[in-house]
Amino acid sequence: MTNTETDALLDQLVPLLHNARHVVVLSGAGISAESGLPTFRDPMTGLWAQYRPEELATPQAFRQNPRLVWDWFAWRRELVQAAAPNAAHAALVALEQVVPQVTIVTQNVDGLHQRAGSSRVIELHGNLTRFACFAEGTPVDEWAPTDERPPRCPRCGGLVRPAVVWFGEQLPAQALDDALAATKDCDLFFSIGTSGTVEPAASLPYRALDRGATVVISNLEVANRAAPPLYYLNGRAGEWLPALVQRASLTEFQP
Ligand code: BV8
Repeated sequence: MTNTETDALLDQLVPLLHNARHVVVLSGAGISAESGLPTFRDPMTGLWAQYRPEELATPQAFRQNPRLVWDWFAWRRELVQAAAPNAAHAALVALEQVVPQVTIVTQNVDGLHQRAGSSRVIELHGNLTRFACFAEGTPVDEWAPTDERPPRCPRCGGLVRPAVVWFGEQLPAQALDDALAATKDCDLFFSIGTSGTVEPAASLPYRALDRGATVVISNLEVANRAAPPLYYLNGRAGEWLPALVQRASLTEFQP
């Protein structure tokens, strides 16, 4: 459970939830860590131990060694398919009963927020269970059975790739527009389970702050601190988030 320091912080956040009209949650790999999915900061294991994600998640890496990148994503896809949403994902679904509008802006490509049942999820970096043609950039839903890795686009014969945004690639314009609009409109913004190292997602909490929202930044690195309108909460999302949403659900709104 959460320690007293975290408890005190949660007590300060409950009324903020009660007063919120629109909550935006920016999530990163940390929110899926308790589903057993490795984060980018975790050292890679096995075959992948010799690589850094930044080296593999690029179009250059795919051009240079398409089979290696394809196999890395196939390994991650298996982990995702074997994983289940955790208590943090479920708490964000329950939050929809406490706050009129909840928008999840996720950097994750695992689809766990959707599987948990969140109503509005914006995938800034795509989804590794979807595919596209590397040559055309268009979606590829199926291809003829083959032992080739990666398979070939049925339309043009180009290489099939995971439909994720690699480093050096533009984010999907609609997703970024929607994320920016939600960030501008929200009155309470949570950044959960992200090291805040990747742009342009990393700037969203500060854009919310600039627009007058209250911002809560939580991961395992920050030190607990309440400096309204900015709060830092150190803790596992699967622990503090259900505790927060439960407190907000059990206590009546105090106008
Ligand atoms: C772009 C999909 C225009 C693929 C990903 C400015 C300066 C320098 C470089 C740039 C810049 N602006 C843009 C760039 C380039 C680059 C970038 O930001 N580079 C970084 C490394 C500096 N950005 C881009 O290329 C973006 N495109 O900007 O287009 C452009 C183009 C070219 C040049 C300039 C501009 C595209 C970025 C998208 C990359 N794709 N994912 C895939 O998944 O393989 S990013 C990928 O890494 C993730 O999606 C995620 O976004 C990021 C990892 O970050 P986190 O999610 O935060 O995960 P991390 O492991 O780092 O941290 C985990 C956190 O969880 C930790 O804090 C930990 O404490 C915490 N945690 C752990 N357990 C728990 C927990 N928290 C709570 N509970 C727990 N249990």
